[in-house]
Amino acid sequence: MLLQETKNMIDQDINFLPINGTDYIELYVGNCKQAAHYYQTAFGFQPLAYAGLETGLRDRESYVLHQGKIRLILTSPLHGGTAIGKHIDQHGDGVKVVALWVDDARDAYYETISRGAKSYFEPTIEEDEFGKVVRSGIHTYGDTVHVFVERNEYKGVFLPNFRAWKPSYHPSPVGLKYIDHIVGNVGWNGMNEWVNFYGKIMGFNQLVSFDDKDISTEYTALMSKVMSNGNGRIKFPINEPAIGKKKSQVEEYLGFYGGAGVQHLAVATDDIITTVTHLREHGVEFLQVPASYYAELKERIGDIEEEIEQLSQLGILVDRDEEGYLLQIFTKPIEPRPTMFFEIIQRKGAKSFGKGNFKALFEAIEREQVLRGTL
Ligand code: TYF
Ligand code: FE
Repeated sequence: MLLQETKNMIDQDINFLPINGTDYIELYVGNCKQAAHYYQTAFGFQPLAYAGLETGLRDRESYVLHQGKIRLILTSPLHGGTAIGKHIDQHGDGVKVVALWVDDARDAYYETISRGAKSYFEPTIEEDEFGKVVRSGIHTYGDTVHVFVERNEYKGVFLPNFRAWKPSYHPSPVGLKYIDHIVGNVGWNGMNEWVNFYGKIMGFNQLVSFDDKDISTEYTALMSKVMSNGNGRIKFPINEPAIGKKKSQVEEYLGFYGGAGVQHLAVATDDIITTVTHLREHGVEFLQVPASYYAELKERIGDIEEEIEQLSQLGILVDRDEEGYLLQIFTKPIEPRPTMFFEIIQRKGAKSFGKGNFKALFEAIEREQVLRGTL
C-alpha cells in the first residue's frame, strides 16, 4: 500500500470523531418561560426558536436562545411524571445535553458505540420544509448526555419542528461569543474513568492535569484533568473531589446535584470589561476576591493592557502562562442549589485555565460555603 494511503487510514482512525464545535447546550429547568427571560435580561441572550403546545408538542416546552455562536435550549415539562420532571426533581435546574456539531451523526454514533459508549438514542432523521437534520446520542457522566447533530443541509432557524421565536422583548447582547470549556464534576475516583471515556471512546487527548497539591486551599481540595478533541474546539475539564480538611466544593456539588453533572459553562468574550459591566448592571452576581489579590497582581502577572483599578472594581481575575494571559470571573451559582455557575473568560494568548487564580477563587467559594453552612 502507498505510504500516503496508509497515513490517511491512520489519520482517519485517530480522528474517528471529527467535531466542528459545540452545537447547543440544553438545560432542563422548572420554568423555561421565566428562565428564558432571565437569560435574555441578565445574560443578553437573543430569542431564536420555540417548540411547545403551539407547535404540537404535548409533554414539554422549549425556548432556544443564542448569543455569538452559543445556543442554549431551556426545556420544561408540561405535566407530571415525565423524564424531564424527574431530572429536575433529582438535580434541580441543570445541563442535560451537551450537543456536538458533527458532519455525520451516524458515524459519530457507531464509532463511539463500538468503543463502548452507552446509547441515549440511535441516529434519527428529522425533517421539515427547511431541510434535514440527523441526531444521535450517547450517555456521559451522571445523567448528562452528548447529542451529535448533523445539520449541514439544514436551513431553518434551529432544528426541525422548532419555529422562529420573535418576541418584542430583546435586550442587547453583552458580548458573549462562544463556549470556551464545559466542566464536569464527577464522583470520588471518577476522574480517570471519565478521562478514559473521553480518551478511548471519543478520541480526545489530555491537555493538562491539576492535582490536589495545585488546588488545595486550607480547607477544600479537588483534582482536575482537561480533555480536548483534535481541533481543540471542545475542552472538557473533569473534576473529582480530593480529601481536604473540610468538604470539597466538588463534594458539595455532588450532594446537591444528586450525582455527577456539569459544574460550569465557560463563555468567551473579546471584551471582558464591557461584558462584566453589563452583566453586573443586569444583576448577575459574581464571586468576590479580597483587595489583596489586586495589590499583588502586577507583581504576579507583569504588564497587561487593562487597568488594574478597573479589573479590581469589576472583580475580574488575571492569570498568565507561557503563551500569554487570560482574564476570567465566576458567577455565583445561578439556581437555589449550589451547583451550576458561569465563567466569563477572555483569552489574550493564554491556553490554560487560570491555575494561578485557584487559591483566591477557591477561598472565595469557601466563604460562600461557610455562608451556606456547608463547609
Ligand atoms: O475550568 C477550570 O479549570 C477553571 C478553574 O470549581 C476552576 O475555571 C476549577 C474548578 C472550579 C472552579 C474553577
Ligand atoms: Fe473554567
